[in-house]
Amino acid sequence: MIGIVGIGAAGGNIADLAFEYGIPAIAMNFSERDLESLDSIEQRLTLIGSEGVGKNRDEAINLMVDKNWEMALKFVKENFSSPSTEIIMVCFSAGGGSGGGIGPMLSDLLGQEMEDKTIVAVPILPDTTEALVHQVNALYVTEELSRQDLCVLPIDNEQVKKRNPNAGKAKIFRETNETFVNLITSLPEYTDRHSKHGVLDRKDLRTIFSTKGIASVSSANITKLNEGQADVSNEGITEAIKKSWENAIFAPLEMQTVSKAGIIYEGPLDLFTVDSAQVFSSFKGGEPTHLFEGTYEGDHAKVTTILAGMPYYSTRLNVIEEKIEAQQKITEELPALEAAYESKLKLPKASPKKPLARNKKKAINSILDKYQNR
Ligand SMILES: Nc1nc2c(ncn2[C@@H]2O[C@H](COP(=O)(O)OP(=O)(O)OP(=O)(O)O)[C@@H](O)[C@H]2O)c(=O)[nH]1
Ligand SMILES: [Mg+2]
Repeated sequence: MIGIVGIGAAGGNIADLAFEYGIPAIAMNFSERDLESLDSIEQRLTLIGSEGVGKNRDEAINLMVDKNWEMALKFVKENFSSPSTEIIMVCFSAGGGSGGGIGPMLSDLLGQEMEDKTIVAVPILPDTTEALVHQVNALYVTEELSRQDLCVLPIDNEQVKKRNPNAGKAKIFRETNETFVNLITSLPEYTDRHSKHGVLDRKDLRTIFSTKGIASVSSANITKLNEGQADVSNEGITEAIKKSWENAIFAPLEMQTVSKAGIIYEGPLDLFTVDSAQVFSSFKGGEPTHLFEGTYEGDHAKVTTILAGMPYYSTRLNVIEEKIEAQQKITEELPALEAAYESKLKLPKASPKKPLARNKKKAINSILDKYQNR
């Protein structure tokens, strides 16, 4: 039901893991070497024009517009046109050149060209210690995504990092990627399961993920039941759900409004109920206008929540902006860096960019123009 398109190194890693877990997944990258390093994924597309764009988003965008967009679209259509794929998640690092350059544009093109699918963009935000170039790219990516009529599920590397401040990148990536893929695997499993007590079906899941704005998914294990320690009062369950939001791998929530949500309860029946008014009381706008609920019998009590239609992660972006501003200030105060070099020789000017070959579809042209003529 869900198909994953991975772009660049980070997107490719997630797609590769998803494929291992049995989710249909494909990967594309300028770097053939990165594609070769993936373990299991079968469908890999090498984009042409460069062996990697070294975090340079503009280069990725230009190469995509000039040489690759048609091939990339065809690749996705060939793999995901069948009706069994209903939701396409486009995963890419917001900080990378390839992922950050192509991700927003490809999501836009897919929304235009595969109207019968629900497109979800999954950008991966850099943790706050990463280099400035990643942070700047992430701001541009967020701007481009926010202008689209698109559901965005932003993974945030800072979330796992802040709980493991001394952990290396490999551990942070592994934990983040595994948590994401586990969640994405579990959702369609629920939609395919029967329950006498109400299910969250495929249509519900699609409706949630078709909502413009920010989305988040998280699971709360109501553990230690055998030890009699679980607090299954309404307050206890509400707390557990709110904790799962805070500890999610996705960008911190703004707690303003949430327009659509799903709550999936799995566990022994009649153990507790989820009081949705209480759960959503920490949002300024209160409960979502659309709430989809599923209840499934199982041994271990677990509540999974899917939230959608929330505002962009501006508190998180402020941290990035502050970091960039601080760096800009340092740069301004360094006089040596201001001295530009200009040759006394009359050097030949760079040749002007030739106009794009026109495509017959007007809508596609306008999307391509939008990214190239920013
Ligand atoms: N969660 C997660 N983040 C990753 C992973 N690999 C890289 N990143 C993050 O992605 C960013 C780097 O982007 P990459 O995906 O390596 O870049 P790219 O899209 O291949 O683009 P270029 O290499 O610049 O052409 C950094 O912010 C990393 O923290 C991964 O497997 N998982
Ligand atoms: Mg790369």
